[in-house]
Amino acid sequence: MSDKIAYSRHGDIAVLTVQNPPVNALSQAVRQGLWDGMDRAEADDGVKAVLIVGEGRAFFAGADITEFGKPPMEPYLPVLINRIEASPLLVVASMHGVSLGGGLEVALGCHYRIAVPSARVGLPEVHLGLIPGAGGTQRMPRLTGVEAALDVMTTGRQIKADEAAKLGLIDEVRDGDPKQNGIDYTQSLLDAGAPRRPVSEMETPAAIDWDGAFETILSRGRGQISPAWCVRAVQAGVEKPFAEGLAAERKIFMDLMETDQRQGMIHAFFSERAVGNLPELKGVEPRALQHIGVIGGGTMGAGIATSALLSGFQVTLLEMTPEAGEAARKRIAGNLSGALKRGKISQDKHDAILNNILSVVTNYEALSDVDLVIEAVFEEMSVKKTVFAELDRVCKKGAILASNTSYLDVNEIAASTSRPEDVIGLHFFSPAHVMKLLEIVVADKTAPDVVATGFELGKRMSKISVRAGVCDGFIGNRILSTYRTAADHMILDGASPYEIDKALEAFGFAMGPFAVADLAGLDIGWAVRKRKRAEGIDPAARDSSYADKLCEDGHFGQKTGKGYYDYSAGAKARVPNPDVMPLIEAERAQQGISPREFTAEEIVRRYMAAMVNESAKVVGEGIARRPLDVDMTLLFGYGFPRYRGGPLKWADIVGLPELLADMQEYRKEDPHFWQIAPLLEQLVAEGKTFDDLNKAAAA
Ligand code: 3H9
Repeated sequence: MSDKIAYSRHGDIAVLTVQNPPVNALSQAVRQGLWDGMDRAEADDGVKAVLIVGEGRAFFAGADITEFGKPPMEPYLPVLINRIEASPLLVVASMHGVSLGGGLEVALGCHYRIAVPSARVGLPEVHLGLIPGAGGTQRMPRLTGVEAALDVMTTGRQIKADEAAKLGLIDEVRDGDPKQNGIDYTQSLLDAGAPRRPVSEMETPAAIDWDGAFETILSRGRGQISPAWCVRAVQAGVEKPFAEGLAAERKIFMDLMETDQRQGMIHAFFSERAVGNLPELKGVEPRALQHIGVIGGGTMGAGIATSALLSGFQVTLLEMTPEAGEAARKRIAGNLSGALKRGKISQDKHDAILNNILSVVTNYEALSDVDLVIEAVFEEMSVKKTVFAELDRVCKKGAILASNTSYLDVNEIAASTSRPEDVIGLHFFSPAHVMKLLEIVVADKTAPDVVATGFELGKRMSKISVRAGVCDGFIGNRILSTYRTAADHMILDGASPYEIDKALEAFGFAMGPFAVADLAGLDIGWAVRKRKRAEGIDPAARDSSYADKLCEDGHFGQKTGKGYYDYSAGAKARVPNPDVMPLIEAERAQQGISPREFTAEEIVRRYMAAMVNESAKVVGEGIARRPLDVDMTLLFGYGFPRYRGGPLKWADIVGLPELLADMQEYRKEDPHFWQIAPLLEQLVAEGKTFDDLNKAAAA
């Protein structure tokens, strides 16, 4: 028998204990072990029941995702689950930790289910671009009804044991050791003469409006298809005999397995975990981290302070004046009351944070004891240097001095202190207590344990931390600036901001670039343009000033009620601002451009080509260590659709030779902008993909 399943006897009960750390994924060896375990129990004299229980952190985290995309190996999970369910013995699942996807499906194939109160169950396959493929879409609705089952599987959410019991998924919730609980419960079932109770033999639930549900869920998915396909699988289960419903589920599952969306989402799953796992940090101990200083209590500083407070850190926030300090405290209190309302913290914790754990101060000396300090002051080098000089003066030896700058040179900031090895960039995204991305900007002299501490901070704040090198805009804003420029060029050549936003939202972005600009504030881009013009723009670069005119008229986007769009009827009811197209048309006329039509497909192609090209430069120059670092930056900070995996995964799927050919075409019109990344040319020449680089980095 496989060493993944331990077999033991407890009176009349055979116990199959799963031992596949870290999370008991249902790998081939586990499936074989369960199969053999069932065979052995059925042949074992006197055994009347089988208990399946997991060892370690989980019952089962689901199918082994590393096997996806490879030829399936027997025994297949749906067949194994049918075999478990069909056993003449009474079969019981005892759940703890998580029972997800195939893990919950195994439990649903058992005749009874018990769980500890902390157990969580769910069918998260949609997050991998799939549907439950081992009977989940067939068995769950028989226990919960169609609507509850569709809610669980189309959202992929994890449900706590008590809710699962209410839904009918769990028969008993009991505190204690999962194995002993399971044995006691199974014994009580045997003592009571409880019958076998295969879910597949239960009555089918009532039908719903299948087409309506399919369409609603499809439109909610913003281009992602798998949630809607759950509806069709459940429909088959309601309309057909069990075996046929199961076959329909399997076919949809296998079809989805072949999709780009499945590839994109599984890339996202593993990259999300790999991104904070840097080979260079293996064995490097982070510095102690308990007390954090924040300089500046504007939206960004208050968001960073909130995030730190919610993650259990003591926070001292410095503002220039008592009035500004009070305003900062109010902002933080507002953020915390949001967390309280959403049930993220208790009233006691909320009060303790505000009354005891947060201090707002106005003198630098109060920062003498902090382990790490993050400045979030005005984006101006001279201002930053003044702040860092003060920090250098007051902070204890070994304290980490971090800047939240979004584009300034962290090397220059570091060099202005007497301790450049302690200086790092920690670039949060606004609102910092909500957005998941954290760019950890490593300057030339930053010490490895300072980098490790940055990642530790990110982990404790539940951020997705990405290592970035120093350059203008680091990873994310540098790439953003290039694809935004591509969009601006398309506007000069004939596309409207509204066509561009529409095309990119249809591609799957949460918002198009012009809607994003309105949200962020058009004054930000205006300030960047002014800075760049002051630094001197290359005469070969195309430039435009129509957006400046909007700003000069006081239109900064959502915050002033008008930008590219008019928000008089609310942020969601945006309509094009009628002042914008005349400004664009005037600019085109002035530059002597005859506008042409752009299809949605061409808009996406050019925009994405610009994004991929800059991303390849960022990787080629070592600003991002791996392509997956770029993918996670765009996914978690820039609204890139998760089901496409990230720009470089998307590029691999579309094909690098095709993308290169597009860029070579575009280069003929504008050789200055379309300077092709050497890394992209190299990969195409070698017949490789970006993912090959990810794999090489992991090896
Ligand atoms: C499915 O079941 C399909 C079926 O319906 C039909 C089949 C026919 N496989 O996240 P963590 C690894 S689809 C392989 O850091 P946590 C993970 O990569 C599946 N590996 O810990 C990591 O590895 P490393 C449906 C897996 O405590 C390590 O375990 N199930 C799997 O924050 C620790 O993970 C899901 O979608 C897996 N299934 O969270 C569940 N799961 O250490 C996906 C984890 O090398 N998993 N690993 O980086 C999760 O949601 C979380 O991992 C979990 C633990 C909540 C379990």
